[in-house]
Amino acid sequence: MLSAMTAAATMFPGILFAKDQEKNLPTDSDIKWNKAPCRFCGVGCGVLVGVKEGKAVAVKGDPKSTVNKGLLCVKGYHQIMCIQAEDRLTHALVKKNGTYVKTPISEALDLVASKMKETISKHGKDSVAMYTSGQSTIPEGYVASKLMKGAIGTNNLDCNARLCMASAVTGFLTSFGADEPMGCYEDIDHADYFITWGNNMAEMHPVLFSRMLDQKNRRGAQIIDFATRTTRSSMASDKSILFEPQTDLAVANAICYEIINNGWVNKKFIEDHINFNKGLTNMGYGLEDNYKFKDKPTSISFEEFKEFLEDYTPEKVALYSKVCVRDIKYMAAIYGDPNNKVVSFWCMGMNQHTRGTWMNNLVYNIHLLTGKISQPGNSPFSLTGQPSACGTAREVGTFTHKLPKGVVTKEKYRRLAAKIWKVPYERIPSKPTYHATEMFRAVDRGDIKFIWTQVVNPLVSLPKTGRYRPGMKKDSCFVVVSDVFPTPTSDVADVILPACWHIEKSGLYGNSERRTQHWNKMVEGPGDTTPDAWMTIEVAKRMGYGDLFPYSKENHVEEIYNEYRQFHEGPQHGMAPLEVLKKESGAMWPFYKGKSTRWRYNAKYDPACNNGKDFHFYGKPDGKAIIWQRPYEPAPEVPDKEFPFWLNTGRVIEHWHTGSMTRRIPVLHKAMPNAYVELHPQDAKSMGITNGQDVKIVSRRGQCILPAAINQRGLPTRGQVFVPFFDENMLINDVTLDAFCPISKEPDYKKCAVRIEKA
Ligand SMILES: Nc1nc2c(c(=O)[nH]1)N[C@H]1C(S)=C(S)[C@@H](COP(=O)(O)OP(=O)(O)OC[C@H]3O[C@@H](n4cnc5c(=O)[nH]c(N)nc54)[C@H](O)[C@@H]3O)O[C@H]1N2
Ligand SMILES: Nc1nc2c(c(=O)[nH]1)N[C@H]1C(S)=C(S)[C@@H](COP(=O)(O)OP(=O)(O)OC[C@H]3O[C@@H](n4cnc5c(=O)[nH]c(N)nc54)[C@H](O)[C@@H]3O)O[C@H]1N2
Ligand code: SF4
Ligand SMILES: [Mo]
Repeated sequence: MLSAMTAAATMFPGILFAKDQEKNLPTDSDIKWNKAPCRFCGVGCGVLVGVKEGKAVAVKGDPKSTVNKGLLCVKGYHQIMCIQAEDRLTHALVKKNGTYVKTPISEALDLVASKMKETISKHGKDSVAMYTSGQSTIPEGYVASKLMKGAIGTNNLDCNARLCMASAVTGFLTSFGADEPMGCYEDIDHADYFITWGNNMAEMHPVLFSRMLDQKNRRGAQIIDFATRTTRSSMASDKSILFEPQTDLAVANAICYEIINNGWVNKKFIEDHINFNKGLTNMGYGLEDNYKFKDKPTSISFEEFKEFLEDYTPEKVALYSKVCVRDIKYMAAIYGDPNNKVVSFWCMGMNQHTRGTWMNNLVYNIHLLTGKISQPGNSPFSLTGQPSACGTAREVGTFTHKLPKGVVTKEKYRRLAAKIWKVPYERIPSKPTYHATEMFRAVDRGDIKFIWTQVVNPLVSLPKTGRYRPGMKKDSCFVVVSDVFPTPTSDVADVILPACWHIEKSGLYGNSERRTQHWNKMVEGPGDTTPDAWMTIEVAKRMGYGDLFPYSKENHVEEIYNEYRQFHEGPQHGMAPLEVLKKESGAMWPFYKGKSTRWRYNAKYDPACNNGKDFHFYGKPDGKAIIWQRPYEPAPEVPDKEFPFWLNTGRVIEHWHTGSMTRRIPVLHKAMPNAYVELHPQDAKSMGITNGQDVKIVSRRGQCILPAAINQRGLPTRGQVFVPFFDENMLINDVTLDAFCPISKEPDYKKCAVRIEKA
């Protein structure tokens, strides 16, 4: 593997290697190494943290982890360096007459609990809200859900995974009736082709990308990068195919057209395992407050599906997707050849899309038509962004519509939650309330009068912050922010709670491949810092719900996980016991009779298959997956005369999201000190803009000034600009649009119309 990794290292200076890293590690025998999943991305690499005299002094990749086999990326290696930042929040701060006053933590928690109680008694349960994270640990998400839904009795709980994985979830539910990927990372070792659908794995899932490069070098596996922008992933791929934003909908349909018209359909698989559906169209874009939509699926025949695809011949689609006919046929032929094993990977390009649920359905359509699913190397693989978007946001279910098992709208799941939580069944409300965007609209309108944010930085990360920042500042809402550092969100808080960071507490995360990983607390947090779960429990107790939160301070993580495991008992979603997780580098659910499951829905591997056939899509009542008829529809805001450019936003390898942690890690900050706007060289030339010059980006909602980057990290197509969102001094989300997918309610950060001016 090493030779391929060396190749990756030369190509991507961002990636360091365990071997190189080891040279710089202290060799001192007093160092104790502790295992944990990495704090950052959804790949979920195993790290070993070296602790000496109570301080974390070094990090290396865990060679025993099957995810990364000892390798880490730059963020992984340097993660612990942010804990020491000088401006670390070490004590609670309470705003008094406009200034923050250092306050003992217990007093601050008294205030949070009394404010929450008072707000509920004056304005009702639905006037208080919590907004949490796919970076919250499993126990943190669990107690937040138990407090809001089980104790208080409101569904006002949502999380940042709404901005990230919601379309993946609704994609899974509509196509298969059960969330999360059927495959696993081992698919990489078997695939002949990797097709990425608008994501940049070299920077965002770097260790998985290096595993792909390794397979390319060893076995000649091919990488096809299908994207709207040339990135480091495109540069390292065998072929890069660019498309016009939003037209991936049409290209996916054109691929299905080709598969059917060339006779590449896996007929037996379709007969045994597939139903065809269509849903409503022209759904709108959620731009108005209180927007509501509910899809109405109807059954169709294969012939009707085939007829629908007549609008998507490669010739017709080439006209507006700007993908040439030859390239559409090339992609279709890769999927169509029964001898090829194909993995499709995607992340935010497909999820942050006003038709994100549809886009997820469409890629599943391709894999289902050809039967390339749930087998080693044949895998439609929705990548997760955050370290526990799967484990916490999706599995514990910190969304307004979710419970630790199932949805609030179904009586059987409310009954199960009520039983395990030991609360009256009637207390858990059956109607979802606010998804993330609507939650902050409700704050702005004054409908939510108390909000507590944990492990998120919404005033940098929400779309159209130009509306939501003034909204959060209004006196009508009491704002509590739990973080490890001051941020633009804590700037508007009434109470700031100092949280313990990752290794200063014990926890569990769940990564992209259904792998649950546990770690033990390794070092003490400074000052009054407290684990988030414990702060939630302390507030719950102060509100009078102590009997529902009987956990001990020392052992609450284990006690909570053991309680939570009861929700998922059985062959479909069994979770590994703690003893296993403490010893191994994680286990993959369904964990059943002592074993992880690598490929779901395949009777050879999955203990839950019981229909006597080769595959069983047991998430659906009749055991069949669904191929969806989903058309191309345009984006809500497209470039015009006044705003002639597409704005696309995203990330870079060095920084994590809003930069609060990575900008406090000196090497990462130095490597990428500030945000920028990438322009196509010809667009820059025609406007007389040179590299490094300040440029103003203006949309109908706001503006942002950034230096121009021409031929730097990435290359947008003509008529498009790209801005990373990690820099709190250049808030690009003041410019973005809060349109979302009507089914998933996930905003589209990848497309809106802007004008470019010299600043
Ligand atoms: N270094 C680093 N790594 C991270 C993160 C981080 O902050 N920093 N964050 C993690 C998280 S939470 C996430 S969600 C992931 C995100 O991982 P990615 O999705 O890989 O990254 P982004 O930069 O958000 O998305 C950029 C891509 O969107 C595509 N795109 C734009 N418009 C369209 C379109 O219309 N259709 C399609 N299909 N694609 C389009 C472009 O091709 C572009 O390459 O990264 C995770 N990993
Ligand atoms: N323009 C644009 N905006 C985007 C996106 C995009 O592609 N473009 N992507 C969206 C996506 S996919 C995502 S996932 C979101 C991410 O958006 P956010 O989650 O809001 O961003 P983060 O920077 O990850 O914020 C996490 C915060 O938690 C703090 N923190 C770290 N550890 C702990 C802890 O243990 N306890 C507590 N209490 N706090 C902690 C960090 O300091 C940080 O301030 O951004 C979304 N916003
Ligand atoms: S690839 Fe992701 S999980 Fe692995 S070291 Fe990098 S940031 Fe951490
Ligand atoms: Mo994300």
